[in-house]
Amino acid sequence: MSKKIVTIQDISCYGQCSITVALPILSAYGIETAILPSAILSTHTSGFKDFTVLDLTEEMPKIIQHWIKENILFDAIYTGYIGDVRQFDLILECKEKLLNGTGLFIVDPAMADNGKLYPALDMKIVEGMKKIVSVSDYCIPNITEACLLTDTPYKSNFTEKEIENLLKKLYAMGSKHIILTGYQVENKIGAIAYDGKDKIIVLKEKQLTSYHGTGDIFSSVIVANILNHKDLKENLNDATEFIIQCIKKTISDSTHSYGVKFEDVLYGKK
Ligand code: PXL
Repeated sequence: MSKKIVTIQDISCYGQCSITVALPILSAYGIETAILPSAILSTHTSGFKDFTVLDLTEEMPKIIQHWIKENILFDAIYTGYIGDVRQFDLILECKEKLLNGTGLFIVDPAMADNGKLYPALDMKIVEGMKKIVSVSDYCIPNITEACLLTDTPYKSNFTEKEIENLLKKLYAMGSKHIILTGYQVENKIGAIAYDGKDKIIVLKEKQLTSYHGTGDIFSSVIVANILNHKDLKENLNDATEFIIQCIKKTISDSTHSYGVKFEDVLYGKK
């Protein structure tokens, strides 16, 4: 039987991130995907000025209550960018009431990159993310987010030992599996998975250009593969390779800097 997930994040109407990438990717991997939008924005908030925001905090409880009344249950909840602190308690209510007995609670604490919080967010969001990360089955932070979650000062180059400490601190917060992205060693970049015991590391050639939205694409592939019971090492490999292919597709188009052209990669076109 196919799996059913709900993803809770914003709709950035233009810009290839959050729900506009999670929904097509999860669907293409065969997963029935419901959405609980946290806000509607004209674009994402990095690199566009004067974006519009419609906060949906008032609407979310009505959607949740309707689903509870309809006895709708999910195999997983997958959260991403959250723009309003009031939504963290709603997310915990979803975890309590909308997951089936074996359902997974997966958190991408999408709130920062390159040492900085995203423009529209503040430290209250970090505190809210800590709350949901601490009860997650999987948590998928980049290095900046891992630093914010663990009150570790950010720097661009961490030693292997320091990365290990970061993973241990995240695990000590309560998440059962950490998948840390943006791990760099010399000219390679990739991800590390840690479950309190074992570490799985996947590193690939670092691409020269980075793009917005790749974190959301990476997490969506990881989540899809988790639900499809793919081996974790293969999963990290798949998701990392997926991003490399997306960047390669996008690099020759100088007008396309707001996200990556993931569509051809998703549908296996060369
Ligand atoms: O890609 C993460 C993301 C999601 N949603 C919104 C964003 C960002 C990053 O800036 O602004 C609205």
